[in-house]
Amino acid sequence: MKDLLKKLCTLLSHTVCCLVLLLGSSHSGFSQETADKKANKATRRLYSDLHRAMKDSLLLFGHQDDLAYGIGWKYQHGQSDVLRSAGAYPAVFGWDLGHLELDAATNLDSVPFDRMLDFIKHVHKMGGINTISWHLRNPQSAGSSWDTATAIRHILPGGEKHALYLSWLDKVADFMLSLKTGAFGKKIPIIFRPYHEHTGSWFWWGEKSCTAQEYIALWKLTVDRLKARGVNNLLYAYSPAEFRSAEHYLERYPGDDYVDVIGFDTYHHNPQDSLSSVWFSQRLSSSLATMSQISAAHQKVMVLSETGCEQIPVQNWWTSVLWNALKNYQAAYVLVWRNGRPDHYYAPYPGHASQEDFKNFQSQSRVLFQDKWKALRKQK
Ligand code: BMA
Repeated sequence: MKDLLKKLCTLLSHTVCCLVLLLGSSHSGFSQETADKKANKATRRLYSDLHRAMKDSLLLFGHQDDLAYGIGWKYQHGQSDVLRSAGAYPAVFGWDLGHLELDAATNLDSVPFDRMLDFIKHVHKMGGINTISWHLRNPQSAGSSWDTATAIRHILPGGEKHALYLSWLDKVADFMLSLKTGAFGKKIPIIFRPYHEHTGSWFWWGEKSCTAQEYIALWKLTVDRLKARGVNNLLYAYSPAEFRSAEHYLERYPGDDYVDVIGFDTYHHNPQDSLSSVWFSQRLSSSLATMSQISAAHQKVMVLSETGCEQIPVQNWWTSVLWNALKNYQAAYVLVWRNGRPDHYYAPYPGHASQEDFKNFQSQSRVLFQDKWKALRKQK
């Protein structure tokens, strides 16, 4: 009897152990709890999709403002330079809320907010992923994001611009809450990426304009306020610019409870210098290697949140520079910046010299544009 009881106890504790393991882990071995414990179902699904992409070594391709404008066109329904040059839409679409805080009708790059809303809904219907950054004005000086005048200490609690900042956050909350879809008005999940490139010194939230404590306090205030306003459709993405080490990367990290996705922004500069391609690809590799360690240690989805080579003058840039580095790592997506002007674009358009190589990149079995991503999600 005693033996039987003992056996039963062992069996029970084993079952409990297995259950705990099953519940606590995912197919990727990562805990998949979102930073917002009240995140809605679609947001939790997006998080698990991103984990899944990472685990399966899939790389989603993304482009900023893809549906809004491109080289030689603006606001033409269904148009996209990525679609025109590769035959498929990106899987990830980036948008920016800069100037929403001013109650402006258009963002800092002239995208009307009402159109942005429609684009975001359209992307969601296509099974794509939306990510939003925010190049907001300097609340202290009223200058642009690039006005590095001290601001953060003035907008934290007790500061003279605290109330103003909260009113700006309320506008962001209203926007996020308005992103609804379907008959039941379910909120569309968004990867929100505020205060990016903070290891640089070009924005007012940059490394030289505030202390680590101030940056972290700003991040927490922002997330807490949005959550308090009932926004439960956001994954939060932390994305510095270049960094020297894991310690540097994590210096202003607000904590695992405040971040879902970790990324970084890095650009290929001076492409006319033939050595720059090798140099950039190597630097990208070494940053991705550090990121992989951080991703494993903090159990966060890792991405290349912004990159590109302006005008892409290197014909085989997509495979020999970008993919050459990314293929060795498990980043869930890479997003290239906007096709803003004939001298400022990061994705090819039809007839561009890098178009063939872009298609080669697209045809890699691990690289997914919207068509393949949608088909894959349907299977699950
Ligand atoms: C920069 C440039 C600017 C733009 C800003 C915010 O990289 O593209 O023209 O205003 O991003 O999107």
